[in-house]
Amino acid sequence: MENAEEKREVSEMEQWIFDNYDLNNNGKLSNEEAKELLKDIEDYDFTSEKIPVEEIDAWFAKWDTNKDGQLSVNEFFRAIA
Ligand SMILES: [Ca+2]
Ligand SMILES: [Ca+2]
Repeated sequence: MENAEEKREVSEMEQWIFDNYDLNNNGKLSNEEAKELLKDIEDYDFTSEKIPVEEIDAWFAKWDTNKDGQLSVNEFFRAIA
């Protein structure tokens, strides 16, 4: 098993995107912050269907590997990779 907090290289662009949605600047994405980001992705990608809130919650829980209720930058970019 890999370590839940295993680090991987995060590009400046990725960090910039992450920081943009880290609304309270605590270095983590809360469930609410992640929803804002996913909403913007949906608005941008007109072909995609709206994602039900329950699916976002399940997605969030799946990728919150250390179960602290927040997505770190590493957790987040593993999730959307
Ligand atoms: Ca935050
Ligand atoms: Ca986490």
